[in-house]
Amino acid sequence: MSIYLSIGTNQGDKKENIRKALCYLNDFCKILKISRFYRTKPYGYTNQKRFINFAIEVESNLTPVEFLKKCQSIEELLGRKRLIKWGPRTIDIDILFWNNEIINIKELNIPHYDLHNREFVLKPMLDIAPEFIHPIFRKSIVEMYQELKQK
Ligand code: PH2
Ligand code: MG
Ligand code: MG
Repeated sequence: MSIYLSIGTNQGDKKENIRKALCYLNDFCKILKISRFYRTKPYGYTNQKRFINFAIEVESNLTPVEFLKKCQSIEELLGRKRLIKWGPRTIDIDILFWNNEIINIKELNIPHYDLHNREFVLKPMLDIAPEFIHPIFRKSIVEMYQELKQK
């Protein structure tokens, strides 16, 4: 399977947030790969602390929407408050890819709509899935990363 998630944290005890998030994820999916951890500058809303970002590959029998709900419940358990768009968060778990599926419904857009513009997403993905092809752009992670760096 190739389900990829991007995870970020910039509030509270970041290492502890990551440890707990992985622990909760492990309850309902199998974690196959974990990228290195990256300290990243805030993107979008820049007046906030640096993030730790990483990516994982998981296996799951849930549907994408069921999976999303579980991820949202982890975000809530870790005390995430949605106050500012792109603002500080204890944990953010985003579904980047769900195999080669293209899903556009109210609750969920897969592939993630902005992943190709985010170094903090592509760099960790280079560690675990450099050759994975974006099902809409038909470009690999390596290609998208190189294009972003050229901008
Ligand atoms: N997440 C955002 C907005 N900006 N910046 C970094 N460095 N890392 C993130 O995870 C991040 C961000 C919205 O989800
Ligand atoms: Mg996000
Ligand atoms: Mg999110």
